[in-house]
Amino acid sequence: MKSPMFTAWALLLLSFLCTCGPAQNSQAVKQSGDQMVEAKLPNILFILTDDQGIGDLSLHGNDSIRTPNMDRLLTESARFSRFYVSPVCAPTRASFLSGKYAPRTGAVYVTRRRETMDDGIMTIPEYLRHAGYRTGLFGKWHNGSTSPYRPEDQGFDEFLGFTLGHFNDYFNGELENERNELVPFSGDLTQILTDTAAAFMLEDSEDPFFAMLTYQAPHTPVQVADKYWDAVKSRGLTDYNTGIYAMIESVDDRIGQLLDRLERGSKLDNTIVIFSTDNGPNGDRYRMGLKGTKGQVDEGGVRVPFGIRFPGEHPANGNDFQYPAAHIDLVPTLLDIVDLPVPENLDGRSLLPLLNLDWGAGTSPGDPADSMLRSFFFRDIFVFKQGFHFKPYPGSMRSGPYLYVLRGEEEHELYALRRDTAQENNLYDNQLPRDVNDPEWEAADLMRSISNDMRERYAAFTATVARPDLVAPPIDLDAANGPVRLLAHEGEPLGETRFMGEYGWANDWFVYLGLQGAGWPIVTRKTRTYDVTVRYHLDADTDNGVVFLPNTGRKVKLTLKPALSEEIPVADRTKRKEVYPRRWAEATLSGFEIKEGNTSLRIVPLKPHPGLWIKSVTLKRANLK
Ligand SMILES: [Ca+2]
Repeated sequence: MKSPMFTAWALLLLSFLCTCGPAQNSQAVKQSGDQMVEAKLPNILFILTDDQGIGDLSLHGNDSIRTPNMDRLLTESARFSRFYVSPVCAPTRASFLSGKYAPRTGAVYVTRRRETMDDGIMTIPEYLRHAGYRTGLFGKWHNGSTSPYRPEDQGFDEFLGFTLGHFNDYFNGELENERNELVPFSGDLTQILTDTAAAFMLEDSEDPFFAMLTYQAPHTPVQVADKYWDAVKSRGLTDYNTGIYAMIESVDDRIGQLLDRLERGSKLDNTIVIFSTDNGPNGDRYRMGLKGTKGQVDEGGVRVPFGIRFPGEHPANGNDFQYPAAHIDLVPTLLDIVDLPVPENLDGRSLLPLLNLDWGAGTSPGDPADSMLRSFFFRDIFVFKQGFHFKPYPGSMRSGPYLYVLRGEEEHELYALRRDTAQENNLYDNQLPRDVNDPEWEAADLMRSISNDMRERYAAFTATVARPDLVAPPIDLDAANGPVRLLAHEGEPLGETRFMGEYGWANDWFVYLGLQGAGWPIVTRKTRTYDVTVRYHLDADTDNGVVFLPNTGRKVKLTLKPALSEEIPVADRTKRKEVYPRRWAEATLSGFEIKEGNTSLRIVPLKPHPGLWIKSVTLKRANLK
């Protein structure tokens, strides 16, 4: 039975369908007795945590963590217990935002601009703007740090957060906003993002909102206030796990605060709240027996919590849906909910038919509800793990109760997930009896057939999403609204030049700037002059410098005086893998010309010196204030 409240809500949507037009966000609905009732499209709050695995919830049987607010939110939501994302951050975010598998969006990896999502991709906030929504992103972006790839270029009216793969200090630093300005902050990042999101949502506005609150926690570095650390430290965990759980509990606490504030501000009763995480756990810890962690295509790397809680008495709330679903489904589901057309070129599908089904009525074989359910259960859901260059492996595909894994070029695996959630028994065809007289032959033959089908479907689909020639886009100097920051880790080290950390993760810098120097691919359609600021470190007795090799053919020298950068003290609970934040020396020059073209901005050292490090080169148009 549908509740009266739900019926009214459905009526409103139906009415919207009949009268819809762009930017229309409310409509009068005629009810019995000629009473006109003003009804609004629902607000949408999407909360996404970073590196929180499926086991990092007390709801999921983890006795070492307390997550009452996340548990409650998920329990009250339509939950999908087989919900899949990508193995790492940026591809998952691109899929949540676009409804497409990450390779199609360009956001295939996590650093060196391989996380950049194509600017032509339509995102949830871009779609929702057409229905009159105001849109805000608070926290991590990780789909491009320069225009036209930044949050404000991809549909967000407001933004406070960071565009790189991680922010390297939870308590101090410079956040970015929608004007591409650096905003100094000190305090607790988790609290600041919560407060900023709350202020945005509580604004006195007639327009519905779409707020995306993308916490960095519990991504490393392991930093958390004493209050949360102290609560976890007596549970007998390693320092790392103590810190990770404390960070999750700090988010849990803030989610509780946030929902309370929305309730007090009379916003919650018209707000859809969605909760999920972006990949498996960032460490080997409790994960409901699933195989794999962040970065892996197995269940533990990509199966995450997901819940969507409708306002009021929606019949889907409180149900646990066993049907496989994925990040790619969020866009079509939300478009369906607000009655915007769902584009045909999406990989995801709307979950609304499942959510709106009258489960009490039951289904019979052959009726429309039954075939709908079968189509949801037996759909193929793909997971790709891509590095700098495309390979179809490792990857995996779920279909019905089966999981196919392409581990290596010719390494195939098949698991029956219903009885083997831990992926311990590989059923792929070459593991099975081939003698027709073997009593196991019939079962083996079925597995062989499923193996072959899934292998072929995986290969065929992968060929349609693969972009083997994809390169990170050049940095567009024309699209910038303000200075363009050429960060070391977004450039290319040449020759002997290398990064402080091996891979050039977010926030890294060039050390040992060798003879070949380093370069950034850039594009501009207009010849301009710039003021250039270099952030550097020079541990030497005498002056050195960098020489710019712009496409004008005129070398430009910038003298760098000896100056040591300083490591900024941080409150890490455990030693980090990533680089530590530093305070850098700066040197500037004016009147630096770059001609129009698709080119590279190269810098080389005046004299190669192991003590010369480069953090960034900032280009500011000379005529900009
Ligand atoms: Ca992540």
